[in-house]
Amino acid sequence: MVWDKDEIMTRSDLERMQLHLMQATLKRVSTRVPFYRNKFSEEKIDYETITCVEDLQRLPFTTKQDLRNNYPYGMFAVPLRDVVRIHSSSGTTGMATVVGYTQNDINNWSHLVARILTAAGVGAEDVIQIAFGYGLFTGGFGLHYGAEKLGASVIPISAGNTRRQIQIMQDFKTTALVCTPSYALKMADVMMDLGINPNGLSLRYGLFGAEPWSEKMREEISERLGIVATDNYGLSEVMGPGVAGECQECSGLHVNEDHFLMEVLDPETLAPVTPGEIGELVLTTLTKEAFPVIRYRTRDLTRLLPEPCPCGRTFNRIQRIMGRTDDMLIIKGVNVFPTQIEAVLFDIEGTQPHYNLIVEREQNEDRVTILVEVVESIFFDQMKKQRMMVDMIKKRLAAELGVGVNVKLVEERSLERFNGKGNRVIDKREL
Ligand code: DLL
Repeated sequence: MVWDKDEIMTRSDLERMQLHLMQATLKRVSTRVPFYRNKFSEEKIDYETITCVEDLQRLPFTTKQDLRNNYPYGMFAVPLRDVVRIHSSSGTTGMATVVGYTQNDINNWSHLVARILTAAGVGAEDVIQIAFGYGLFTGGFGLHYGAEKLGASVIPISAGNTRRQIQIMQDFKTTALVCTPSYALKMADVMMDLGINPNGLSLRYGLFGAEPWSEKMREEISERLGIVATDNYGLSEVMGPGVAGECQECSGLHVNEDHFLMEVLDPETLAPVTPGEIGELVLTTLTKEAFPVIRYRTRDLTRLLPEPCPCGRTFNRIQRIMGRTDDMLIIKGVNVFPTQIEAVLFDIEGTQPHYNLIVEREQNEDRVTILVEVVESIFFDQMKKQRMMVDMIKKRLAAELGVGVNVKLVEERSLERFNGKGNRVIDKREL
């Protein structure tokens, strides 16, 4: 087992360190970022009176809208001359936000990504193929610098051109693949089309993140590619990849608590949930120089896994992200997450884990239709058998979701595949 020493510090040492770093961050933002200075003065908060980690709860939140209001550089805590890198969020849910890093920030970021790669089993002897987009998205460069820091051999191939990815994987003897889980699945499909047996490759590890995925999808990817598949999480507003990642126990993601303070809060009341209950993850950076954030509302839903991890790391774990509060569909009053649908489809023989979810509103009623890819033998089967399949899927989905949906079978490979983050929901409602 390889840890860095900070990952196994005692909780009391960690809390002491967190308090010290939190106080320094509060001083930094109060003196350097007008947004926080104004907010603290409006709410009559004197950062010097924050004397324990729990006092964090007195501080105001930061939202994506706050970052947008301060576009592009208003939230930076250093002059631009000290910024060595600028990234921007993917902007999938609206206008993009801009984030900056000092050289120290980049060093910490690389360190944390290297830590996550190590926890997932990857080391200096590995050949890591980074199939995340390189560019303003933090995935490519974030993983790249971390993998270099680890001393691994890095193939900066970026996303797309799947046949070439596979060719390189064969020729360069890639041992670890880094991309979104959607893209890993697409690679497995293309390998099958090309008649390539993944067991003949050198691939041993897959590190996947940047989008929600289910346990069933992990099983499918692990089986089809013959790898240990781990989950890693992050977001550009807080740093990028490297905020949290799974160890080889594959049961929850350790949060890098020496750099980030986490809270899990009820998204409605914003009060802490009971440890172990599902809530919104809220993060405060402890070491960021250029772009510190206080109580950033990630909109990601998860729960704290309070039991200690058998791996020995003392950093708390969170369960895989179920989805974002803004991805959550409210259908006939019931909360539905796309990952729930994915998990059901993975379990049904003859369906493919590829689907589209279309939401419409007719006469003030929500109507959901799920387009499900099925294997050729079913798609071209008799009407009667197809109807039975539709009924069965409907029943299984209704049991899982608690609400009825329509199901339509579509031909294999007819729905869009993704090289980066997948988007399977088409919401046609004008709300
Ligand atoms: O996706 C950073 C990243 C890159 C993480 C590569 C891991 C690997 P953004 O583009 O800002 O940054 O998107 C952040 O993606 O708030 C989550 O909703 C979602 N997300 C990221 N990782 C996971 C994950 C990167 N492992 C947003 N599981 C976050 C579920 C994830 N959702």
